[in-house]
Amino acid sequence: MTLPLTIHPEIAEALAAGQPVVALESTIITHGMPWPQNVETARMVEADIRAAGALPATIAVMGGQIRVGLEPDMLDRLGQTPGARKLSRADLADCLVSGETGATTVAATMICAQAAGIDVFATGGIGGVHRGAEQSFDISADLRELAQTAVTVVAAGAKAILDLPKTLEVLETLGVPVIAYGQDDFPAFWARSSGLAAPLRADDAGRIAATHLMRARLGLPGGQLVANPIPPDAEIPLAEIGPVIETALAEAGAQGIAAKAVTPFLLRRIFELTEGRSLAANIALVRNNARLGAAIATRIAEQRR
Ligand code: PSU
Repeated sequence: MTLPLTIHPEIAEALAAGQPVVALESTIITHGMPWPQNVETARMVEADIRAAGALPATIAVMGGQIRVGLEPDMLDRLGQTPGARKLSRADLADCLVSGETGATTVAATMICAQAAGIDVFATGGIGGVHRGAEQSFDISADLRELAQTAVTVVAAGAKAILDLPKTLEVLETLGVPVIAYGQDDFPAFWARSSGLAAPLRADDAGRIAATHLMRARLGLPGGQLVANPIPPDAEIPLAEIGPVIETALAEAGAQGIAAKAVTPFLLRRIFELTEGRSLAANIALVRNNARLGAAIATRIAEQRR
């Protein structure tokens, strides 16, 4: 029985030659952004990684296979498949067996990246501890995945729709290194700072690559979370985005939105309430993370030689 894993030949060749590859997720395409900006962004992010000297590997589940690297027509189709499943660790196998189309979240993308031999993955923001988790117990499976799958994840921190202090606490409990890039504060997705200090800081990609490799030498399971602040010109400060988030959260509560539907609902409402500004910010931060991901993957490849 072999793994149902189809790696694009260009990516397979690069991996075999020890060249840098950056994994990308697909939930951001199907559930995180509206069409057509979702597909346009996915393409720009892939181009950004190529321009930085690495290969992009967008991951999704299609036709009973984990696809690592999508052809342009596959990306198009995925971006227009409203019924695509949102896959995490718990439902990846079920989707592969059913043959349905599934988009991978941070957790599922980490699992697939590791299976393909990819060290670095760039996304927008990880899932975390939802506000009111003391009542709802809603904690994203992304956090546990970071504790057990050895992939370095570049994100703009965690979305400010979450309870960020509790998210940092859980990451600490799980032993996940949280490394702020170029600043002391943990970033809050649309905003450069959450007002909370990150446990670790790195000012260059080489340092992050070195700790990735050192963790492997130590035999530590799990990955690193690199928290890369949104570029200053695209930032929406907390004072501005905060009230919008409160409104969206109140609506989600009133409508009984729960579980997997919460994050997509909030992202869509915040997009509507900011008249698209949150989406422009989201696009800018994902591209910024892709460039840093490419730099880290490049340094890892160099340091392995
Ligand atoms: N980053 C974005 N937009 C997104 C996501 C990340 O810019 O939509 C997705 C990721 O796939 C992440 C998911 O795993 O949001 C978190 O969902 P949840 O809170 O249900 O675990």
